[in-house]
Amino acid sequence: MNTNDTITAPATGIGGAVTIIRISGKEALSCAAKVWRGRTPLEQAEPRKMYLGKVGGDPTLAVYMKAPASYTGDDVVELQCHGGAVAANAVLRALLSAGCRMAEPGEFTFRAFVNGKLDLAQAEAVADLINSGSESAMHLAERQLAGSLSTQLDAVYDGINHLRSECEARLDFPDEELDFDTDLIQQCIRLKEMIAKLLASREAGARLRDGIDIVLAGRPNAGKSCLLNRLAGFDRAIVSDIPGTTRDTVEHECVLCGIPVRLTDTAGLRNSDDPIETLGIERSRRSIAAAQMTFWLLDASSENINEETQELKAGCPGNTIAIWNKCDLLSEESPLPELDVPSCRISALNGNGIEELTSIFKDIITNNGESSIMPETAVNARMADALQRGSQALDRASEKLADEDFELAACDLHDAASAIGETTGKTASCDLLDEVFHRFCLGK
Ligand SMILES: Nc1nc2c(ncn2[C@@H]2O[C@H](COP(=O)(O)OP(=O)(O)OP(=O)(O)O)[C@@H](O)[C@H]2O)c(=O)[nH]1
Ligand SMILES: [Mg+2]
Repeated sequence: MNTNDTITAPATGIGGAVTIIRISGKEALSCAAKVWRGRTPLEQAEPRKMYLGKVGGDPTLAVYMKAPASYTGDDVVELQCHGGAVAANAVLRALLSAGCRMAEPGEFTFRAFVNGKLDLAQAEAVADLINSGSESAMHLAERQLAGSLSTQLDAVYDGINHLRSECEARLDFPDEELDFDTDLIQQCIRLKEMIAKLLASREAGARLRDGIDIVLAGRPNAGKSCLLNRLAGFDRAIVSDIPGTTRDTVEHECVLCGIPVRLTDTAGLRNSDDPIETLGIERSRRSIAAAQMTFWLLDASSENINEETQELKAGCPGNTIAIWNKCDLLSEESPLPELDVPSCRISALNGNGIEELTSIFKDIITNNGESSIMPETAVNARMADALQRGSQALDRASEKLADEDFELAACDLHDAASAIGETTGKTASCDLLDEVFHRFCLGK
């Protein structure tokens, strides 16, 4: 991407009351001045002050952020015009005629990266912040944007480079008595431990960023759709006392214990002669196989409890919670069969027991408290791949160090640093940068 010209794009989505058009580059002020008229000419505008003027005949606010104290690090002007596509397009057309180029998705953040305002891990946090589906995912992105993850990644990168310089010093002054930091292998191990700790945060981060797929399964009439509606907080799916009500899968995204989840309500499992219901049941089985967790509903009021538990006992996927539903129809002490999976008693109808269900859910996904549900920082899949390659190169370096082959060890350490440097963009190739920034939306 060219970083010398002046770019523009709407920074807000369509449909709001106001649209903000962002302009960034050396000519931001002069391009904006060609289209915007106010009592103070824009060239004389004080930075970070709002000026009311017009673009065409329409009232438009203008604010100037002088380089380098702007989001991109370039001169930036933001114009606030009426919401809706018509007003925004008129301003954009005028800016394009005045010499701006339409920005690519992510190009403002790319400029911030090139100008050293953000590293790659922080730039990715900007995208995460926009896409976060829960408050906890948003806080994770905020911490990453503030640089908490970058600090840890940089510590590994710097540590590897320090180790490499120690190896190279041994090559340059082989016969001299230097005050070497002797245990190089030990340093390698420490760096690998730091990488392992970062890699361990990947799963918790993925949970917060991408959410968890939960399928609601069980026999017809167990109350799956009723529970979906209870968790969603509104009538998302049809509930009826006719067994076989749900045919197609019904999905709903919501947040449980601060974690974004995708709930899938399915057709009740039974042998059916109805071809449509049979197709629905096939879909249920596919959803169960694909989900990360199953909420298996059992009708606690059923006359044939054994029939309810048959399928569950025959074998259920990992991470299953057995949910005895309709417990409002039982007396409190009524015994229920023992099951091999965590279970709870609820009433989807009146909401009793839902807290116990969500607390079991929380325990399972945090491996009974072993991993943090709200990690301070967490690497993403791209970073995890680079960290893994870095760790493997450190393994190779350790072997060379054991043989006191400092030249080859330095080569492996160079590879390790280059892999780790990709995480924050210190060593990222153009292709990698393209890939990361194209995931952004227009105007960011
Ligand atoms: N008393 C009581 N009735 C419930 C409860 N949960 C669901 N029901 C009733 O049970 C019937 C079936 O509920 P659904 O949620 O449609 O059951 P389902 O598992 O989705 O059934 P299918 O879609 O046919 O597989 C409805 O009449 C619900 O009102 C509960 O906790 N207590
Ligand atoms: Mg249903």
